[in-house]
Amino acid sequence: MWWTSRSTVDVASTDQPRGGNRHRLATIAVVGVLALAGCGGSDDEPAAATPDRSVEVTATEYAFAGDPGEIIAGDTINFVLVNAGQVDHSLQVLNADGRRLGETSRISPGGRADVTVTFDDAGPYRLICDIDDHLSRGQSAGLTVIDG
Ligand SMILES: [Cu+2]
Repeated sequence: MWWTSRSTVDVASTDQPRGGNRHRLATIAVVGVLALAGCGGSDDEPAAATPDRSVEVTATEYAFAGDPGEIIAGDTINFVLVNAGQVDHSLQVLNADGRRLGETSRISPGGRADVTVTFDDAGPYRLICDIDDHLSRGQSAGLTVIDG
């Protein structure tokens, strides 16, 4: 087995004065830890949890369509935005206070993008597109998160 023979080599190298292999392995381990920490993102946007499920949302001019099903407080949803329109669209998820919980990138017609959001609290939420005047043209949809 590959891992077994590899670790055998490591053990052998600890008995040698050079120890070059050992040092390099330690460096790789540190880099690996940093890469994992980097997944946490910035302080103001908490790390996206593993989604409980996906919800496909279709964007057109100027509306969202889709069936979010029953979302319970604590659920983590991966919204997959499909642009079925003729112009660029995006998807933002806002809470009742208008705070943005997540957003997709701006996508071209025919494209798709996703965003993962955890709904900590029950209550009303909104999906909006904030490109140009799309929101004022009515591109928003309500979402109600229920108590678990
Ligand atoms: Cu739009």
